[in-house]
This record gives sequence, C-alpha cells and structure tokens, in this order.
Amino acid sequence: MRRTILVAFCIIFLCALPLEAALVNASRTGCTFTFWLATNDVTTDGKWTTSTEWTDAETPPLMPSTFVWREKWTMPGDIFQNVLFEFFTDHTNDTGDFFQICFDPAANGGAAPQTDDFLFNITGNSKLTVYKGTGTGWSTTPYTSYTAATLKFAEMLTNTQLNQTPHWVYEFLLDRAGDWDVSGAGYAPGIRVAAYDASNPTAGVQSWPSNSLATNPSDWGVETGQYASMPEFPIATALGAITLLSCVVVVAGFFVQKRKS
Ligand SMILES: [Ca+2]
Ligand SMILES: [Ca+2]
Repeated sequence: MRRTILVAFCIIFLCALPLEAALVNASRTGCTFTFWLATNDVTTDGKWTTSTEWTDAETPPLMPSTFVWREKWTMPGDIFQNVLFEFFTDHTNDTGDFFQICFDPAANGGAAPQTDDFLFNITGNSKLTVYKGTGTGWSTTPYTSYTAATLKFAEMLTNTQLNQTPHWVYEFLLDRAGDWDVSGAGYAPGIRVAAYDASNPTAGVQSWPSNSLATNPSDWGVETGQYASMPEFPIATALGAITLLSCVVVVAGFFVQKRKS
C-alpha cells in the first residue's frame, strides 16, 4: 500500500513539472526561452557578419511582427551575452530613436525596478546610457560605475536575411562578470527588450513581452541559460517528450504494483 502511495505521488510530481517551472519567477506567461551556447562565431558590428552568425540562437516566443531579437552566449573566460535586434519597421535615422534592454540579474521581479536591475538604452545618436533601479523606478542619473569594456554595441541601417528592406539592426555584447552577473538567479534572469521609431510616434514603443513596461519587472520575460548549444529540434518538444515518457513509465509501474499487491 505504501508503494502504491509513493508511485501515485511520483505521477503527480512529474505531471506537475511544467506548472512548477512557470511558478519559479513572476514574469509574463509564455515569455520564456533558452539562452544557448554559441556554435557559430559572432562579431558585434551591427549586421549579419556571416550567413550563419545568428542561426544558432533561439528566437523567443510571442514575438511582435515589428521586430525580432535573438541572443546566445560565448566563451572562453567570462560569459558574454550576445544580442541581435532587428527593428523591421524603422527605416529612418532619427535622434529620437531608441533600442533598450531591461535586465533583472537576480530575477526577483517587483512592481518597480529594483536596485539590482539595469536599463541599457541606445539612442539614435549612437549613445549608450545605463540606468540602475532604485526600488521605486529608474534612477535619473546614469549609472557609470562599470568597466566600459564590459559593454559593446553596434548599429546599422541595412537589410538582412530576415528582412530585405533596410531597417535598423542592433548588436549588443555584455560581459556577465561583475555588475552583470546572473549566477544568483540560477542563470535565469528577467529580461525585456524594446525599441521606438521617432518617425512613427503613433506606433508607440514596441516591446517584448508585447506591451510590457520598463517600469514593471514582474511583467518581463525570462531567459534560461544552458551549458549547451541549440539542438536542431525545438527543446520544448524534447522536454514534452521526456515528461510524457516519464509519466508513461511511472503509470505502467503503478499498474504493475497494483497487480502484485
Ligand atoms: Ca554581426
Ligand atoms: Ca527612425
């Protein structure tokens, strides 16, 4: 009888795994993706340096139609976060344009930016400014207490293999040592990306997750690091298959135990 109870508990545990994963952090439902180790070389130059430069990086789910973004990490030494952002609907060079990344290294969410949170803001005059959370918002004074070499970006108004009409392409590199370390979050930080075309103000700020705010970390997405390169099949399919197979095995064991008892 005790074995029967134990096996039944295992069935409930395995079938509840997806729900447990969703409850780890307060974040936008469905906006989670995998941050894979790069297979192909990447150069931060504001364009697809090679035809395969970004084919080994996952595109997060629930992407708006106005842009696409991807990221992957590289070694050796420090972990480097490499980001590609293509703003398909911005074809004009305006000083009011911006691209930004909000980053929650501790993945502790919050209804306002916390003191571990950062906002990387690149404006249309090719200027990168970093802001730090205060617990109630973003500091109005730029954050400058970091090593300049830990951040790098490049932008270009060009066409790519994802979209043949010239549009803004951004590449961003962040050295995850020091200020940008995410090990405290189990390598699963909160993240949000956004862009704005000053020539099209009625479209407003475009963001992932869609319609999310830089001031609400609990509504950002979650990036989960993997010490592996991206497989050729969707990882969600593989995880689903493993979970389903586990359930089948345990259920079969349950009935075998029942027949013995
Ligand atoms: Ca490049
Ligand atoms: Ca523009």
